[in-house]
Amino acid sequence: MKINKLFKKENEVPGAERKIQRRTFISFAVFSVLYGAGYAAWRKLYHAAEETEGVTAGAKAPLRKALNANEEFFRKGFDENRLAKTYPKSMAAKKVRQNGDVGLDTDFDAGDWALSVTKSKNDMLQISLKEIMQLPKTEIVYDFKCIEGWDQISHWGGVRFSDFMAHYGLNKQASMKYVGLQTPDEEYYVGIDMASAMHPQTLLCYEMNEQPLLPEHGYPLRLIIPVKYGIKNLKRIGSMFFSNERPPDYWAEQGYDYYSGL
Ligand SMILES: Nc1nc2c(c(=O)[nH]1)N[C@H]1C(S)=C(S)[C@@H](COP(=O)(O)O)O[C@H]1N2
Ligand SMILES: [Mo]
Repeated sequence: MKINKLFKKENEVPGAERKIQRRTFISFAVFSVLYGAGYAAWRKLYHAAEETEGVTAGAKAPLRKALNANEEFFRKGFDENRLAKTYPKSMAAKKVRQNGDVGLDTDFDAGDWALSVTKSKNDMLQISLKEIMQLPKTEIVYDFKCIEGWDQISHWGGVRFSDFMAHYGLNKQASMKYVGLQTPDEEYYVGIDMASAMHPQTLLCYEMNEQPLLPEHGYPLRLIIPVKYGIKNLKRIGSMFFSNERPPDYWAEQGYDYYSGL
């Protein structure tokens, strides 16, 4: 009893100091819990799966949720009958802006060129420009938009992607989720969701202002896809293939939105 009393006395802390001690303890506990939660969240993100392996700049899937939700939203709202606004030919720029020359090496020999289409693993089509030009021609004058912030009304001509697919009997391929296109040297490449590729205004284009495409605009054949930003409008198509996975995409690999819809 006596000892106990003594002990208590010695350990007795004045009221204010005890309060400080308690607060210190609470602060420390709160800090520890928050720190632990932060660390756990970081670890989870660090170990999270990559968004489409190798396709989207190694970004972790949870960080792409907002973009993917946007994509979902826009895909649901995608209406193949909703057309990009078109303009009279007279409004088309005579001096068309040129932007981006990845995959447009100058020592390219257009004489050798043919479009390669991989129907399946061992089934390839080689299609000449002449054959493509024999298909029904569609023209469009619309406002081309680059993600960098400029736009320009321009005039293009070529074959509708959907007409091309129908002509070559690529129905099975058209039922796949994506088409991948690349330049002959494979330096520039894009992946396009099939609904956008099959949109009635999407063209495999060989003319600008009623003249053959200039080299810097993608001669002999380029993609014109008004439902997408400029980055998806691949110039100088060398080959294409079909896939249910997202094909590699040059700008998506740098962190840009894969869908890039308008
Ligand atoms: N092969 C290839 N295609 C490309 C690019 C590129 O760098 N290389 N740039 C893209 C971008 S960002 C834009 S805005 C358009 C520009 O097309 P234009 O030069 O005909 O105006 O091409 C797209 N297609
Ligand atoms: Mo662009």
